Amino acid sequence: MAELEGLEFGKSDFVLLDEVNMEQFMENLKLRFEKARIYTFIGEVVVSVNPYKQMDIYGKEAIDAYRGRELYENPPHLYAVADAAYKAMKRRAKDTCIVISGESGAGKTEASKYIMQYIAAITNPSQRAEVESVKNVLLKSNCVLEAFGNAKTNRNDNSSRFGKYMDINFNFNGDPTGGHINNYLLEKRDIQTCLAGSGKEHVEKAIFIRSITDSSFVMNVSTFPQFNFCTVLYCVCVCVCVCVCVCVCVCVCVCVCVCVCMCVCVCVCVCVFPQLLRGGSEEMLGSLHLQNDPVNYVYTREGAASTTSNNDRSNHRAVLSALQVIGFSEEEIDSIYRILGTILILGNLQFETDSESVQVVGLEAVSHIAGLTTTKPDNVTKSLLFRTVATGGGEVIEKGHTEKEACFGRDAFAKALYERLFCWIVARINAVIEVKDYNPVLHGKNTVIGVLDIYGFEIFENNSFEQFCINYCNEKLQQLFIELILRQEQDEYQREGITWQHIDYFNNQIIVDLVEQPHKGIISVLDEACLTVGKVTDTICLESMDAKLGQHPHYTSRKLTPSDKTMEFHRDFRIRHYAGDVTYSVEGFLDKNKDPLFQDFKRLMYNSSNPVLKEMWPDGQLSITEVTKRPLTAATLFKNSIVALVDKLGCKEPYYVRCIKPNEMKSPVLFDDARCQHQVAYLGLLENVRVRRAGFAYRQPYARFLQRYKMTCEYTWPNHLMETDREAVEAIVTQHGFQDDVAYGHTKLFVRTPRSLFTLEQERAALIPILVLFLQKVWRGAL
Ligand code: AOV
Ligand code: MG
Repeated sequence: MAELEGLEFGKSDFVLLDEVNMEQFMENLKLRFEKARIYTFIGEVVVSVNPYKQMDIYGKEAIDAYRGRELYENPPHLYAVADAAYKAMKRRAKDTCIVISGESGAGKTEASKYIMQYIAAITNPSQRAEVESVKNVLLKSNCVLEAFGNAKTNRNDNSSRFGKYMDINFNFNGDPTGGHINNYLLEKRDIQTCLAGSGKEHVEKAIFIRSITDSSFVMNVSTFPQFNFCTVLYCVCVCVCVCVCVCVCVCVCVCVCVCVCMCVCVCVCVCVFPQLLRGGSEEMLGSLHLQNDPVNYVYTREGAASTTSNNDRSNHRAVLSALQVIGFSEEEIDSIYRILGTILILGNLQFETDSESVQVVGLEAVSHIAGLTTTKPDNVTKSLLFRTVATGGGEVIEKGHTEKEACFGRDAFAKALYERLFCWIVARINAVIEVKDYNPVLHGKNTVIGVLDIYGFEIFENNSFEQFCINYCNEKLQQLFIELILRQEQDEYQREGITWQHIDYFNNQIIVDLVEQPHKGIISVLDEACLTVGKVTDTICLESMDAKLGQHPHYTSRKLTPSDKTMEFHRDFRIRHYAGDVTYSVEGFLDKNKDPLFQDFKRLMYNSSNPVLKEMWPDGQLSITEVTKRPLTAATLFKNSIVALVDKLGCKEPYYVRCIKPNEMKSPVLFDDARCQHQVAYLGLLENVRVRRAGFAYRQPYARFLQRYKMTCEYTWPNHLMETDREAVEAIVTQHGFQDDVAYGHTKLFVRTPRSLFTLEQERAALIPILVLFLQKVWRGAL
């Protein structure tokens, strides 16, 4: 908590504020942002404000300054928290995790990359080749996962459309030995209707792009003007300010340009497609039967308009090289790009109804798809036009699609191809980095640091199933934060008999329950509707939610409060989340929650002669009668994975980075007070400061404290003669003169400021070499 930067930069730890209130908190946060001090502590938590510009604070010098130092010895930084997690893991053999949270575009992914780089830089000082190779793969995996899992959105140019939790394993030396990535990909099941005909086709395809990229806000026609209006207004305001200082005419032009840019950047496309189309060599594109411009493909056309082509070539090369470094074979890399090619060609495929049967328009595309997937063209055509169904009597028949069903099947197939490819890539990276041949007896305890970078809280004009899942995930993480930082802290003081004034905070468990409670929660209602035989529509499902949840204080539906004109009568429901109210359109919820992929496509892929494809589709070997009738729904699968994640995090020692987005304009100079204050409020940062201020930075059971520091006190070294460990600890504390800085619990010593412990650590570190020398002499018989 040292004031290392001078007061002109504000308080480096919010705990040092004169008074803990929102006004002072915001004043300090803003001052530090303006002075390019983007990090501030709350004890061990780092609050980070996205600078939206490159900062010269991550180089080798900074790494050296933070390496092995205590948190409070340096100004606040991600490196300080990374080092604290690393030290706890190394010194105390504790599994730790760093949870990075904040809304979309707040800087979570950038933070996670700096943390990974720091850990890579401070480990393996002896440069052992096998450790270097593990580190290299861990770092390179980022490049690949970003290309396949990130997309440009209107909130973030490089938005993570998947959640990533990476465990890094360490040996007793503290060097990385491997790792494991868990990806939290949303089940993306968007398209149920594909309307033939040019006019509506455009809208449907735009929706599909959003589904394939996991980005749920390609604006549909109805919301577009509203968005434009807000954005234009914002742009105009910013531009007008600039105009005052410079030339009015020039600025009007700039203003118009900015507005135009903002209007088009609502469309999205996952990074790897434009990278391939704009950056792939002619030879590569030729072999994939692709043309070199994203506008040629229905799935990338919308997104292509909003992405620039400057870096596509170099990014494409970087991804290829990363795949090679990680250890993907040439055949595997070839298969990855063949699948991407298949998806793009599938997207352009059209159907027509010829007398009474449906046909594929243009058989060349079918033969390209067959070539790329190493399947037979006839089988591809058949899967696109027919589905196998089991009748009630157990008979298996083939049923021809309508044109609409064929479009639906095609898009569901393309999405599934992409999802499975992504999951396969993650599994393949995991196979490379997983710890092999680890023998705990030989190598000591294998410890772990987990780094979590997941999609942030999202509120768009149009919020759908994806936002519902993302925001539920953020509720769960907030709950973990409350659980660990706020509640457990207070519970422990109470348990240990430490005098303590309770601090109130909003516990969002009530919202978590609203979503996930068995039999009553939203997910349960959704699942029930999905599993009901017969025609259950989104509206019927909404009615059922209204009936079950209408009384819940965090749930509202327009039907229940008809006066609320901001919601649609039949289609919307609203959740009052910890981070704000979000209105969800229930349209498409049921379809997205079910698995819409026909078994015929799975079988087609399983029967491919390409072993990579076959591996991705093991369920293709099931016959239609074996396919389970009641698979887990998307929402339940997602819930299960998030519950498992929270359990995993819960048993590690957590470190937090709380990211704040300073403005919506991606500007390095704009600090939007209202927006920032809103984030500070919902992240519970003020409560965090209060708990921290009133509390104790460190605590340790008496026996452990004694064991570590007994050498620093004449009454306890080598053994104490007191009745209890607690008395011995008191002797150490008194000898070092920080008795006013501690409290004695029933089983633990609580230390208020880290400085006291730091003195002890320093003394211990100075004594160890003397002790070692002494013991060596004893062994040699010199004494
Ligand atoms: P996110 O991970 O929190 O959003 P990112 O980490 O992708 O947000 O950050 C968004 C953008 O902000 C980056 O592309 C950078 O341009 C800029 N940025 C963030 N942190 C820094 C930093 N420390 N230094 C410089 N620029 C930064 V999302 O993935 O959308 O929830 O799903
Ligand atoms: Mg991200």
